[in-house]
Amino acid sequence: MENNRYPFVNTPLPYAYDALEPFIDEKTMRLHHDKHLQAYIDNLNALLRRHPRLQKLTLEQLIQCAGKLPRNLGTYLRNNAGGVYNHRFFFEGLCNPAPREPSGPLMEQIIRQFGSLEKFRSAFSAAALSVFGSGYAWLVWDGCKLRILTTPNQNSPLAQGLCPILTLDVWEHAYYLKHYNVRAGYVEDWMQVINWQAAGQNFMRCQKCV
Ligand code: MN3
Repeated sequence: MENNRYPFVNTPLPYAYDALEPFIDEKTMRLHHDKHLQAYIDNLNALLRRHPRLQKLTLEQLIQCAGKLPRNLGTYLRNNAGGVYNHRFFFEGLCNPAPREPSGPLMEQIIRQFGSLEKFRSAFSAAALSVFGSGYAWLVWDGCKLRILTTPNQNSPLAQGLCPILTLDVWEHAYYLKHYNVRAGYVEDWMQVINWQAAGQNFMRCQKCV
């Protein structure tokens, strides 16, 4: 991830705002990147400006150390460093046209653990629909196996020592303009624009670093 230290800047999306149409609409992408992610970046920079000792840490390290800080500071750091990391990771995990399915070692591991890609999709979708309120669904590597899990708010699996492979932002701002309250329709659309190549690269990286 580029620009992973203070001062953080809102790096452009790796594709045009309308690139994910008709699955994810341009207006949602503009607001999501330019307003929502920008706010997390601004908040994180403002926090780090007041805490120079944290400025040398990477985004990942900030998330990992949030739990060790005094409660209010830790929560604010978790929310805003998580908001930057999770959004960047989510956006980088999308493309259009997308490969229809994963390939190589990630596909093999999915088949080994879930039985089929269809069963994986069902399990991931169920997890995404199970998030009460705002949060994310994730596919992570725990050092031994793949796991599907959810996190509330802007919490990140990095804080649990897990290695993210794929994520889906299920905050309402991610889909409300197109799908209103129907999260299932958004999850279906998202399945069409998963950057499986990026997920496969994340999987390989996770195998090395966990
Ligand atoms: Mn979001």
